[in-house]
Amino acid sequence: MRFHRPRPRWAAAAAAAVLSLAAVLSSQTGAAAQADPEDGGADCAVAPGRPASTALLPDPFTRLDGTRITRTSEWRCRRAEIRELAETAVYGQKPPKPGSVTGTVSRTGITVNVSHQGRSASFTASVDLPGGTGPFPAVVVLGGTGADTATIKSSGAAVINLDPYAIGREGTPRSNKQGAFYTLYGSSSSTGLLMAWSWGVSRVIDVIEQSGGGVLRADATGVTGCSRFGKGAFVAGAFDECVDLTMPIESGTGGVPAFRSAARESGAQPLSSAYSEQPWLGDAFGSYTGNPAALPVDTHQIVAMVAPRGLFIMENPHVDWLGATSGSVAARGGAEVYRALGAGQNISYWSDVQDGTHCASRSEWSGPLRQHIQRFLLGSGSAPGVFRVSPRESGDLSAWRTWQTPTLTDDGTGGGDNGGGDNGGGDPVGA
Ligand code: MCU
Repeated sequence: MRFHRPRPRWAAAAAAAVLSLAAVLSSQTGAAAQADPEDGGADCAVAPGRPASTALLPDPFTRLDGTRITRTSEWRCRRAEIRELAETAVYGQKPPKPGSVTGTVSRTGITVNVSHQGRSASFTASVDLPGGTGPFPAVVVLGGTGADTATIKSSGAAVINLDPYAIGREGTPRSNKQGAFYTLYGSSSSTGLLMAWSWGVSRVIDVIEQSGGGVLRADATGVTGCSRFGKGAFVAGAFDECVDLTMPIESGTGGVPAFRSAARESGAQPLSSAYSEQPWLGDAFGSYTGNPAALPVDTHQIVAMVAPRGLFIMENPHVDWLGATSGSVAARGGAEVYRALGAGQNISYWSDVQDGTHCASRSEWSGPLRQHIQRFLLGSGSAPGVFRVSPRESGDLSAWRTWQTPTLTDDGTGGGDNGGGDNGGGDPVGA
């Protein structure tokens, strides 16, 4: 079970909490409780109900029952509420690991075979190893374009090239979705492509784990992608806690940018366009495109779902359509949760780039990319925690919130250890 594999140091405390919870549950029921490595809050009872409509970003720290969390350990079940609302209103449900996942990992490729309730599908990914002897950490690159694979490899990580369209195709009507995910869960599934791709990334990690770790390490995985695949990388990292490093690039509306802000950002892709261009978002999102205030969550909370794991958000402020200002609003809002958990150094944002070409290869990002891979996948160096915001942007979190960030009592399960010592005091937003 992936749960038992070695985890980075900052995850150990959270894992211990799940373990002790599992022990309590099994002592109560007499059965071995199943911890879900993808979702440490899977056992949390999520109260029914929805937060009140708000034109500003919802408070990530206030539970559905109206109370605020006060301890780092309470983030786990608050996160479960956010996950539930995000699945219901934005992306569609991510089913748990299907009944059977098998496959192979070689030095050149990965095969994934999935079956569930009598339906089966397969997909493959190519593997490109760095120099040296393995086993290697790996970064799943969705869709191929825009990711700096040379720097990923020279930093010591393998590149797994995964074609998202094998898992969820574009160009289909919502009523007839296609690809491995929809073969298993039905072509009329209301789950959108981004979540289908995210599920595919999780199944690749399953196969790496089952392979025994001879070529690739299952305990050190990242995910990246640019543009529509940046949207996918963001969702993949948010909804699988086994992903140690999430790196969305120029993701645009449906990705990192806050929906409420993107809806008002001049030139940014409108919500209705992101909903209808492809079935990226879940079918339920259709009722919010004209009324984002009614959304029960916004993307700063999806950013927060990644906490305290490594997150490096890259934006391009030269193309209005990409909504970089709304990207920084979401990043700054989500960074408040990182900071409250004592993990402020684990989130970085960088939009100060020269070349305006969408998904260009950018020298500005190669240094921080290397540092993120070294810290979060190889366990060396320190977490960058850098917010390098382009002067072309005007993102201002204070215009988007009335809530304040609480000082949470650290009861040892916030997962804030970034391995670099002091990580709680700094304000990453101002860096
Ligand atoms: C930023 O991602 C998308 C964008 O949402 C679309 O409107 C546009 O057509 O394509 C972008 C993309 O994926 O470019 C490769």
